[in-house]
Amino acid sequence: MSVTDDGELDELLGLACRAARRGAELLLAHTPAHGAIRHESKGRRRELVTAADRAAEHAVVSELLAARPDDAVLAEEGALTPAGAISRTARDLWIVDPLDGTTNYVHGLPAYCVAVALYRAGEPLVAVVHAPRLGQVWTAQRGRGAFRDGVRIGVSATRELADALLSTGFSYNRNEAGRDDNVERIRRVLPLCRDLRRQGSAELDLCLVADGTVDAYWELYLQPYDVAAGALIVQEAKGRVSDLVGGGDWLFGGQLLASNGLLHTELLAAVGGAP
Ligand code: LIP
Repeated sequence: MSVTDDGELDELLGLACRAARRGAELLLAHTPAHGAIRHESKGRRRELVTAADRAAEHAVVSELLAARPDDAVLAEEGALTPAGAISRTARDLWIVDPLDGTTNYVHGLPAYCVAVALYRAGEPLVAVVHAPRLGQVWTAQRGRGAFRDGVRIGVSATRELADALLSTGFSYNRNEAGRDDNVERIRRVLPLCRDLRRQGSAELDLCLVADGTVDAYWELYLQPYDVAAGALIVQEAKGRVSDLVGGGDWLFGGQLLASNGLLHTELLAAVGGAP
């Protein structure tokens, strides 16, 4: 992976942070003082989308392409990009979730964020997760560590699953025929761990693993934009990210386990296995 120098990483992260901030400001601006946020279903009843999603995505993608018009963009709501068809191995591919934690956002819960990551020839280079209601920003650059609000972070030192706080989530299509609803995996691990949380935002779940708040997170049927930024933040915080069979197909494969590394093998046995 050809990165010219730290200066390029700083320039790329600065752009990602500016773009994420624009999206975060729009999400806050679209939040009514009282009452629920107007929304519609994307197709599956549970899968919600809001005008804020679309406005935030347009703002983020516009900022990125104004600075780097030849880059490719993969964004949740399908923002138009001059790069046209999304290439999974484009030299520089921006992966954007303009609102991760949509259901939380619609219901007025604070656990939502804007996530922006740059991948170069398939490898993560820079990442930012901006959570405006929480007032927290997680960042990472390949080979230069992970940070929360500018302070270096690291995964937990929890060695025993019985002492571990875990998190997971449930896909919108969990009751469709042939889908794994994650319940059997929860049934297996819940007696073994300290406790389990459901944040409602994969990117925030990953950031909480990276800063040591949560010891591990897993989920099925995720989209690349749900994990692209948080995965680099976990890796740079010295954590481990894999798919649910311990391999590397976590970005486009849909299944992911992120941990402090110490618990990974035991968790692959407890919650792993392809759906
Ligand atoms: C969400 C994920 C979350 C998952 C939800 C949903 P969205 O993404 O971040 O982990 O459990 O079902 O997919 O839809 O809020 O961008």
